[in-house]
Amino acid sequence: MAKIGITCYPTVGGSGVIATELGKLLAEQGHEIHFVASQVPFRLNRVYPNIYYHEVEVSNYPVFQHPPYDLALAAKMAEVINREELDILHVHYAMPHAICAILAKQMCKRDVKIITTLHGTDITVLGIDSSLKQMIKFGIEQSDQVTAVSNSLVNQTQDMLDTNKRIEVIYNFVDEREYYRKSTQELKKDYCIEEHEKVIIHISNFRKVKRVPDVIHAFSKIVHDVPSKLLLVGDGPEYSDCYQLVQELGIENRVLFLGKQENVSDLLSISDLKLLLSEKESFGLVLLEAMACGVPCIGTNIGGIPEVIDHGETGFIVELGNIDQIASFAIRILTDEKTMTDFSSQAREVVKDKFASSTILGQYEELYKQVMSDG
Ligand code: GMT
Repeated sequence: MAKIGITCYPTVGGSGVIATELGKLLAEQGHEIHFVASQVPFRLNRVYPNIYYHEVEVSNYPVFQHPPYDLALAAKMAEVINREELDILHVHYAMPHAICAILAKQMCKRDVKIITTLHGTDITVLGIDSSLKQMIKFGIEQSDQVTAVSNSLVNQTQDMLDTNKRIEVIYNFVDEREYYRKSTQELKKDYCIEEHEKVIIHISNFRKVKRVPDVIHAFSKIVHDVPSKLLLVGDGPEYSDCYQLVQELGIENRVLFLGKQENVSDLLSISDLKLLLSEKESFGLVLLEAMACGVPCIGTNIGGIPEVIDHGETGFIVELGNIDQIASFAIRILTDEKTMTDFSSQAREVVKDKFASSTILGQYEELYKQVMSDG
């Protein structure tokens, strides 16, 4: 059994979820898990034996123009590595977490192994900034092992940073005990959705890259042919523009803005179709959550999305911004009973086969074993 430190952005979507769920599964296997973060990760919502939380306190002394999160994190990591005698520090995001881990290791002079998992945004957004590029490259190359959540992200990282560092693909996963199709038909009534109406869902942090207006435009075509409602779940910078667009298109009585929601699996369980039409997406964890609940998905031919959706099997892959194509595939799924039931059961099968939490957990444990035996 290993003593593993985990650092993630505790409030950031998919990466925070994966880091926390992985920590929980590892703890269930008997590993000792130490979260080092600035807040309790939001999925760590009860007491778990074998899991410890070490808070990074960022002091804001008047001499600092900006509170030094990175240095406070490195100092806390070093303290925890020494005191808890960690074997491994597994950080999510190269920037700044891998850099902090390297600094912490140098400070404490213990041979802790550093594993960095790339989730996308640090490469596809930060990697474009040339002043940060060299630092991200340094963080990746100095890590003992690096993983990424899709083949697409591996290729993009190696190209963008011009590095030959080996990066292993370990896909994301969902906790099958939480994500399965539940009988929540009452919920449909609660939201005043008629029984015969189909439910289309989009979940994101409403950043520009998520292209939520494309979801709304596609829906305004779909609703023309199929009696349906659109659930928009999440919140973020584009939220009010989306609200305005819905008014302009005159579909306000068909779109439900639900904001941030905790029990997303309940909402997925009343949904018939999931749309993720992003222009950047290294994986699309929300797709996997939908598939686990038997919801067919339509996603763009971008990043890791085609590694999650099997075109014509569990949903459809569409070209970015092609509203007509999105609407026509959606109408096919929503109106053809056989396509719907086939895609729904195939989606659940793919989650069990390709993305099973036990398989992914095993891949991380194997990596930990390897890195610890590397001397
Ligand atoms: O998508 C976001 O804006 C959040 C971001 C994150 O850091 O949580 O998501 C990234 O990591 C997720 C977990 O691996 C992936 O499912 C998302 O595709 C990825 N987002 C992007 O690549 C834009």
